[in-house]
Amino acid sequence: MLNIVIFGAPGSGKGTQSDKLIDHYKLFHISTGDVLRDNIRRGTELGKTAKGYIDQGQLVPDELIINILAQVLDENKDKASEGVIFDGFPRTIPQAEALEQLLADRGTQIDAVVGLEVPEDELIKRILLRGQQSGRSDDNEETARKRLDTYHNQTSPLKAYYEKQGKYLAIDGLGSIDGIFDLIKKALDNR
Ligand code: B4P
Repeated sequence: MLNIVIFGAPGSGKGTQSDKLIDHYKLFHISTGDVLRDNIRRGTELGKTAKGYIDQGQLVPDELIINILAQVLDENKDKASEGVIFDGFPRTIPQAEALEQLLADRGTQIDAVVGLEVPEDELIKRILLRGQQSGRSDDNEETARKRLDTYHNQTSPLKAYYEKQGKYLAIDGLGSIDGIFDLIKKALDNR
């Protein structure tokens, strides 16, 4: 069993590399961003609440997102037997602590944290490019800059949190998608 967190700023390639990782290691993919966007599309109460935060470049409150994560984990026990890739979660220290507890309660733990490290100007470029293609309401320059501020203030401290646990694998996230995937595989296989 292999449980991985894929970590990085908005636009660092978490979703892109997750798609390759789930194929290669047969993992179950949980993207909190995808879960929220699906709720927005379906017009659920959760979706209505989440949209307000997402469009402002803010994080959805911890309590809400932790409950969603626990629910997704429990609903997909069978599919997650080889392990899980957590994409976009945790994004705060309380979320990381909750994840540890949720996994401990289920007799497992996080094995590695893949940190995609990408310079800020490249992040903005990628987000704006995706905005032109996907029409995601948070992929405009103003919201992207707010998302980066949110990342620096609330999410980036998790790097030190996982370094202290000896689980953080720093990956250069600049380059071709396949080249970055090779770096990730090497880091995971040689740990
Ligand atoms: P997410 O969906 O997680 O959005 P994101 O951080 O922008 O990451 P994403 O996975 O989409 O981007 P990626 O780096 O793959 O979250 C959206 C919002 O939901 C958050 O802002 C927040 O409000 C809320 N939310 C989600 N989780 C939450 C939580 N745990 N707690 C609270 N709130 C939460 O995309 C990179 C782009 O670059 C893609 O277009 C890709 O094509 C491109 N790309 C990838 N690799 C590349 C490469 N090597 N070279 C060039 N381009 C590349």
